[in-house]
Amino acid sequence: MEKFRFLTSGESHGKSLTAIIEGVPAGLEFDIDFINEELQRRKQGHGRGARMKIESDTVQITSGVRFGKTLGSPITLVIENLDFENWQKIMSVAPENLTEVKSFSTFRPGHADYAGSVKYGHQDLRNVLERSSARKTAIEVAVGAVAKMILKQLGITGISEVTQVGCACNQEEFNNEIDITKEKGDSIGGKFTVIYKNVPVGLGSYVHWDRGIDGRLAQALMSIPAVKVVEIGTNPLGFYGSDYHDEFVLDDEGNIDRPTNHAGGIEGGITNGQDIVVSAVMKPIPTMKKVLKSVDLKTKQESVAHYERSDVCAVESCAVVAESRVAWVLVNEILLKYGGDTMDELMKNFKN
Ligand code: EPS
Repeated sequence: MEKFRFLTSGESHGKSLTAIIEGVPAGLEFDIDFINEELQRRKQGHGRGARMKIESDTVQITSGVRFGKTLGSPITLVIENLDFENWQKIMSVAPENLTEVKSFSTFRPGHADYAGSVKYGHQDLRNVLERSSARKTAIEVAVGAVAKMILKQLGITGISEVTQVGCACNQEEFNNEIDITKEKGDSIGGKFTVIYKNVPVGLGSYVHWDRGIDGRLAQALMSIPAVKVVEIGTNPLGFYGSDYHDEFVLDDEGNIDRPTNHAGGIEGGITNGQDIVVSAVMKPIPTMKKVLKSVDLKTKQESVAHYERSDVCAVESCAVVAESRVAWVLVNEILLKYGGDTMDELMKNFKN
């Protein structure tokens, strides 16, 4: 059951990235500048590759918005890949006899190359790389920015923070850790936390396996390229139940209060009114200068993994991507619970 639904398309070095969102209520004040600010946040971070200097990552809206407000019709968002200018022939839609240019056949361990080539029958691993690349997260962040616009109207706000890069847990050491990694020709991952405030009680459900909001958040975060671990709230490993579970007390005005939030704002697959706290671990990016053993798909000989321009570390960007994904999960649940064809209707239902 999806109320905020969308499809995205686009290859990393293709002409553009596109998304069509359906389900945004009519009358939402549409802030293109905000989408572009979010796109700039995704580009940033120490350790990002040269591609980020090429791309402007600005969005064009080609449907669903008129005179600054949503119409209730599908919204189309487009981000032009400026690097496409250098790839026009390589990414040609029409048949071209250029298959050797930028093609490669040695699998990068940790990337989609091997499994993707077997699944889709590609001999040129470029055909796998182009869509499996994290480049597509740009348009996903644009979709997330639209979700955030709806949340903002309801007073719900999200932030993220990188908490670990490699072995460094202290923010002052992050850049140094990344610089050392770069010198070695290696790559490095890390951990981040996303927090959403003012989320109402009652999003998601325990009544069926696919309705738990924790499961939906886990799917949304786990499917970010390179994410291998998702935690909701405090990792419970090693805790006694009496230390882990968030006790109920009454505050001075007699309202129910929870002095702790180890559950990360979700109990029984339902939001409980506390902050939503979700963390994820990103593995080191698989494309790196440091040589990894591999096999050549064409020669069937042992070889070394393909290398091309990449990021040394993208944990900061990944956190922004995760913020967006949490936003679209929350908006979907809000539209399911409160409904509304217009923003006025949604806000009235939400208040009630
Ligand atoms: C990315 C764009 C890509 C990569 C990166 C993410 O651009 P290019 O391949 O032209 O350098 O920099 O993707 C990966 C590292 C990956 O392994 O998928 C972006 O826009 O975020």
